[in-house]
Amino acid sequence: MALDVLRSRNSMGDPVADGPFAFKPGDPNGFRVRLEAPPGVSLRQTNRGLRRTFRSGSPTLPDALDVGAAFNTQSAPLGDPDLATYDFAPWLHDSRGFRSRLEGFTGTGLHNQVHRWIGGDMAPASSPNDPVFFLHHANVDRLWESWMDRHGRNYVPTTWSLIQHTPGGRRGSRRTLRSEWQQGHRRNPCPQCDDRLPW
Ligand SMILES: [Cu+2]
Repeated sequence: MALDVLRSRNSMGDPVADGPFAFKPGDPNGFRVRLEAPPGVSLRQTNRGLRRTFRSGSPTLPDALDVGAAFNTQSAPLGDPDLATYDFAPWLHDSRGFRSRLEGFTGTGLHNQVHRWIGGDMAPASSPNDPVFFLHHANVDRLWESWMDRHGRNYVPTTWSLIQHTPGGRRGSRRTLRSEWQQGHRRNPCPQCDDRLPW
C-alpha cells in the first residue's frame, strides 16, 4: 500500500506536485508542512509543500528476504540466534538482538532504510510530516507484533536505564531515560540524532 502511494506520478519532488499531498500555492487549505527539524535545528516553523527525494539516501527498499532474515534465529551463517532476544545491554542503538535489527542499525536496514529511500521530509526528526510515515511505522509495529507472537512480550530493559546518548557520549548522572533524553538534547543538539539517524 505504501508503495502504491509513493509510486503515483510525481509523488516525489520539492515540493511534491501530484496526488493528495501535492503543494498548491494558491490553496491555503492544501497540504502544507508547518514545522520542520532540519539538521542542526531542533524545530522551526515553516509553510511549504512536502518534500520527497526517492533513492537519495538508499538505492533500494527492504524486501521480503530482508524481513525474513530479521526473523531467522538459526545458527550462523544461516541466521542469528540473538534475534530471538528483543535487546541486549548496554541497550545502544546497535546492540545485538531484534530491536536494533528491526530499527535498521544492524543487518540490512529495514526501518531506517525506508526513511532514507523516501528522503526529503522522511529523513529528519520531523518525519511524521509525511503521511507515509504512519504507513511505514504501522508496518514496523506489525513486524514487532509478529516477533512477539513468536518470542513473547519480552521488552527489555525492564526498568529505566542509564543512557549513553548524552552529548559527548558521557554517561549521565542517575536520571531517568526520559530526563536524560530531554536534557541532553536541550543542552546540545546531538549530531548523531539530528543529522544521521532516520526517525
Ligand atoms: Cu521511523
